[in-house]
Amino acid sequence: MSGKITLTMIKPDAVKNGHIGNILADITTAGFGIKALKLTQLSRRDAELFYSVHKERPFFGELVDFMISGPIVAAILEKNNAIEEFRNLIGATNPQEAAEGTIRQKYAESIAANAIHGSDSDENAIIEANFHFSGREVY
Ligand code: YYY
Ligand code: MG
Repeated sequence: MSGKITLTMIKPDAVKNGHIGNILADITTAGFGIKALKLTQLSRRDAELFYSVHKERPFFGELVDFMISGPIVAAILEKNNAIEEFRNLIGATNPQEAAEGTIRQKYAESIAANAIHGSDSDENAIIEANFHFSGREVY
């Protein structure tokens, strides 16, 4: 059964470029509810832990350096079939391959600085939500 939540991060490039408001507007216009939301900054250890599944990949060092280069906005989002619906809204990992109108197509700079994260499974959405938020931060 498909779950109702996903975890997103508006990444340092999109925060720096002033896109927080437009991206949150796209997310709510697409019918996602916000269950938790904060501006925060990852430590190197946080970023290494969050992306530990990618630790053997050649881009891991660059990914961690980028994710700690400035503040991010983390949020728990709610919608039926949240994982798939949100991946459709953000578009392909490489913004040059992201469909017209997707968040990455509109706001990303490059495959590394690609504006936004979306969980890839129901199981990871819960792990990632617990990574960023404590119980009383979640509505
Ligand atoms: O889930 P998604 O963010 O679309 O892509 P992942 O394959 O999970 O990779 C995580 C993150 O790593 C991606 O958003 C940008 C970065 N990355 C990269 O810099 N270069 C790649 N070739 C692949 C991914
Ligand atoms: Mg991923």
